[in-house]
Amino acid sequence: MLIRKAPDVRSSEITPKDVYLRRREFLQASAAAMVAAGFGALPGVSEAQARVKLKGPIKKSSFSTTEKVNLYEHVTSYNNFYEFGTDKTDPKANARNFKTTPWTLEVEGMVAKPAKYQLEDFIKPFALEERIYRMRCVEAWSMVIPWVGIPLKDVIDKVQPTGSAKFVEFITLHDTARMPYQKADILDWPYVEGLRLDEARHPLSILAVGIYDEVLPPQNGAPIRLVVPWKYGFKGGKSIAKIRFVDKQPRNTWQVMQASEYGFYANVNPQVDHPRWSQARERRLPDLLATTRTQMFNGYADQVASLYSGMDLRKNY
Ligand SMILES: Nc1nc2c(c(=O)[nH]1)N[C@H]1C(S)=C(S)[C@@H](COP(=O)(O)O)O[C@H]1N2
Ligand SMILES: [Mo]
Repeated sequence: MLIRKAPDVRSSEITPKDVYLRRREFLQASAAAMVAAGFGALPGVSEAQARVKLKGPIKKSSFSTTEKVNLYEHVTSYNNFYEFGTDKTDPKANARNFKTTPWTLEVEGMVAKPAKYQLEDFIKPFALEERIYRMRCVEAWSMVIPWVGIPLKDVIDKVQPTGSAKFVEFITLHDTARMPYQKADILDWPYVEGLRLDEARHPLSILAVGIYDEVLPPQNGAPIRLVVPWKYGFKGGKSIAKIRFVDKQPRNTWQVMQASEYGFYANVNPQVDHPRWSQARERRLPDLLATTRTQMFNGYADQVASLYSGMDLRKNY
């Protein structure tokens, strides 16, 4: 049986200390314990992943940036997806056999039409759009990604939240058999993200099902994930199994882990530093240095700043 070697634990300035320590404990587990926990069954990394064209038509969107798009290789080999490991290269290796069909998407909470949808039925009524967005991780790297998805607003209009709904939660699949690192105490599983309802209804917010006109690869959040381009990457919950409408501001996973460093709003803001590093610049992959100046709301200020008028964005980080 192939025993997957624990990745090197690099000392890191960017991982919150408690997460880092727990991750170390986890990685120090013996190889035997890893195999017992099911990690030994992970396949080798060398086999190529199948790439599948999306069934069209895919409409081009006027919301797309004209900046240079990243290579498929960058977008699919350098990921954050802790359900499949904590190093950037882990998700591609560990998620490659992640099964996404059938996939149930549950819509619940304060909504006129709660339902358990099969993903194909859920997606069918909507027109697919290509949205080329700048994406900015809180860890100060960035990419330009050609997403394919559906406007979140159209979904919300279809399921009809009630008048009391003020926020929407996006809840990742919780299945330790399919998401191996959910067996480890790394994050408070399942991963949860949330938006205010008006943010969710903003025309830039989408649910993505593809990249480069192809089916979303597992490491990028297959089969469906949230994309909110004016916010730090952690807002974009992957592999969503539940969408819940609520009246109170949800506690998103990274805020639960380290509230002083990760807020609910997570709007890209070069003027508000992360407690442990500056947010003024970013490293546009594959650059090695952070030479690109980070823009307010990741460059989407003209479209989204009005959502936050009158709010103190230093307090609401
Ligand atoms: N379920 C889940 N969603 C997640 C994460 C995660 O660990 N688990 N990481 C987030 C972070 S920190 C980032 S930067 C983006 C990365 O998305 P990408 O790999 O498609 O670039 O996914 C976000 N969504
Ligand atoms: Mo991130």
